[in-house]
Amino acid sequence: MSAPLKLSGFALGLAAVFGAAYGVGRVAGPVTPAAESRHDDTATAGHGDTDHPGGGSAAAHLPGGLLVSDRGYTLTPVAAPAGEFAFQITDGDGRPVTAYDVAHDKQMHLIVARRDLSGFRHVHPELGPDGTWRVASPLAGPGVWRAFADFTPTGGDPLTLGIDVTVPGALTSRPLPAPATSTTVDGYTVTLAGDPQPGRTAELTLTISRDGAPVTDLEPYLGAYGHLVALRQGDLAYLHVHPDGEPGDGRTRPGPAVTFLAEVPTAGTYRLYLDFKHGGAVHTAEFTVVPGGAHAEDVPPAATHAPNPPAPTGSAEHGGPGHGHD
Ligand SMILES: [Cu+2]
Repeated sequence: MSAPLKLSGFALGLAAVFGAAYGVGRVAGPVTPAAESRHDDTATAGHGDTDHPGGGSAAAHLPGGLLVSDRGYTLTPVAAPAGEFAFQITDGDGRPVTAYDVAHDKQMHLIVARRDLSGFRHVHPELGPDGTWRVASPLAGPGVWRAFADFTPTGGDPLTLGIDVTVPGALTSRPLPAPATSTTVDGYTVTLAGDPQPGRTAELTLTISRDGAPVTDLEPYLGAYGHLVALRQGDLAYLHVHPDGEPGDGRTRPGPAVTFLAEVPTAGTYRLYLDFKHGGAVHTAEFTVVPGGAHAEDVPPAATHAPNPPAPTGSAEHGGPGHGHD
């Protein structure tokens, strides 16, 4: 596992950190001999042996979502009717995996975003008896999309595999919005506090209000008051963070603030997607952040923050109808 090596320095019980996605409680610690041997067991028969962390391959140090095949498991799209998205996870023998552990209420979390970081969606496919996962297609419109399957095969470690999926049609690339510490979604205002630094753990606090009033009755969503996904601009490395604390632990309040412990692996530009549930619906607030960089209010955004300056005619608005949740 790559994450434990990076995360062992702050393996707090409730620390939820970038990189180790689901099941962080199991993996946020030094790699144990037991974990290594279990790993051997699951990968022995596979063609994924070259990715074995013990072999010192680059995969051992990668964030999630960059590989379509890792540790013997492969993300394989399946032909599906119009309007549906279907895929399988195959094992080292090419057989579809049918047994998964539940993590955060679900056996499978499917996250999609266009390569330009727009159109983020987080959905939960249904597993058929043949090992095919199916969901109403979250790919909202033409473009090159990255699809992330975030899951734990029974007997294996948490894993996030990623694949590009092209939806034909006229592509309009959208410039990444400038860094900001406040955004609005569905009538909510969400502010971001914290200063992530590459290679260090930082607190990120997101505070939610509506019509000027703090929201203090957030609803649990997948076992938490908030879920945070970050995608790195350029390669869409996938980083999944969970809050510091959970509903019912006696110390975590249902808003207005949700705090995360986060570590970004490198400098660069990241897009953060906060899912929170209120009023019976899931909402997504998005932020562009530049770890270690100046704050948005300090510097003209386009000059310093954006590796790819917005096209002169581009709209600054991001996302739009593509956003949503199941
Ligand atoms: Cu999910």
